[in-house]
Amino acid sequence: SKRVKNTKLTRHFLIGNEAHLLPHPGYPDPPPENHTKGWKVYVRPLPNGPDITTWLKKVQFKLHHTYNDASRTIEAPGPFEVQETGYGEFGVEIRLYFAPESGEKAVYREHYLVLAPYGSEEQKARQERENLIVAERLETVEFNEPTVDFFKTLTSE
Ligand code: SLL
Repeated sequence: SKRVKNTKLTRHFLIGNEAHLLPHPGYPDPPPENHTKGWKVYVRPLPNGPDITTWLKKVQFKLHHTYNDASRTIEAPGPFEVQETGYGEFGVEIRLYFAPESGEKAVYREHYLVLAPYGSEEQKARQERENLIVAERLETVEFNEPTVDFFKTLTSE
């Protein structure tokens, strides 16, 4: 389909994880054997940011092969997140699928799970006290010369 020339649209979102030492509310108690951590990996809009499900339609999270059904696919409206328990850190492979009218291929990202306290001694102490670890970063996708239909989707937010 027709494309909008000399135009690039950029969208921002977060990829990250949160983690807790088990037991923790919302996670199986007792946890599976050897599982010491509960975590959630996610693709989210920015806090108070615009809806991302207008343009992001599906997210595939590929977990470590030690998990049953390691490939987890979440369709819009989401939330685009996977909650699990486990014992170890690993890189989650993430594929982002866009609205069909975009004609865009899926985009790949990786997020390395952070399950242990990190940062300064003060930050680590707070993460331990709150039993909450958050590791996330701002991500960007760029749509260069989007199709006319996708341009409409993106700009009608
Ligand atoms: C390693 N980085 O090098 C680690 C691998 C394994 C993650 C982490 C439990 C999976 C399950 C789990 O935490 N796997 O029992 O379902 O060995």
